[in-house]
Amino acid sequence: MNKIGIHFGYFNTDWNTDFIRQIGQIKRIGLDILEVAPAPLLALTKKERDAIAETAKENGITLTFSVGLGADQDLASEDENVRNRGIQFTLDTFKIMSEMGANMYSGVDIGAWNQPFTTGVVDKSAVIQRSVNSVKEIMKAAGALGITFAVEVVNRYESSLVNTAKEAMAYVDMVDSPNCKILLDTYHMNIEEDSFADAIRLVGGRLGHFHVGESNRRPPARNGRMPWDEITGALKEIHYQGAVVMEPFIKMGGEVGRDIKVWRDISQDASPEEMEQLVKNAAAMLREKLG
Ligand SMILES: [Mn+2]
Repeated sequence: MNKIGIHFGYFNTDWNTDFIRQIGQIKRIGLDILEVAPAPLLALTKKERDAIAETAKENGITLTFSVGLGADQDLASEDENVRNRGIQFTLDTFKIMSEMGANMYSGVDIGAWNQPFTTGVVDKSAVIQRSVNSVKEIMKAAGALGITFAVEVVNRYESSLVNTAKEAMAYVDMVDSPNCKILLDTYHMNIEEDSFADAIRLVGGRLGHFHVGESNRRPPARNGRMPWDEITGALKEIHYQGAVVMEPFIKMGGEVGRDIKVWRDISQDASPEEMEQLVKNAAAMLREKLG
């Protein structure tokens, strides 16, 4: 049975949040996973993080980590200092994940998020190679700590490095580590892939994590535009046992609205109760189709 989860940003306008309250909330909604970001957790004390991990454990909630590396942490940067900062940030994150009992790390983790090339055509192979070299260093710690490092395939506006499942397969081949897997996300696939099912089949056993959302990042819905039967059918075909994490962002405002570029109320003025109901409906549909 695939565990079903949600990114914590759905319920927040800022990246900082009360994670303990949020664990209780997603438990009440009936989900299995809360996906969190490294930066707000790194800013807490170890004691505070331990309390969060303990609450998650008591409630049977798995914590997964998803990152969007900053421009000053770009693992593909020409500047060695910037690459080293990114490597150190990732290793610091692995350390707290290990302490908190978490083992899934993903997101825009091979280069800077929201920083596509601005110079037109470049020698992409050199950029990819710098990123791979950085990630190879990171994979030593991932192996030692039993952490899966999933490379998220994101659309062209958020990164220039890996926009399709095919590019991700070539990238992971270069990294050449059993702990290096791929994260596909329906929101990005909808923009870049010719076929949802073919992309999922191509990645096959290398699929480590899966993000779901509608084309405008509403929660998955029976009346949505995504071909959920095709998507879940392909996941079943490859015997995907991993997590399926919703990443809906539908409210304007704050750091989340700014970074995700939510410039209107996509929620159709949903109340907090209605926001939770949308997620409950999505989880019910996903469980039914994946079951
Ligand atoms: Mn995603």
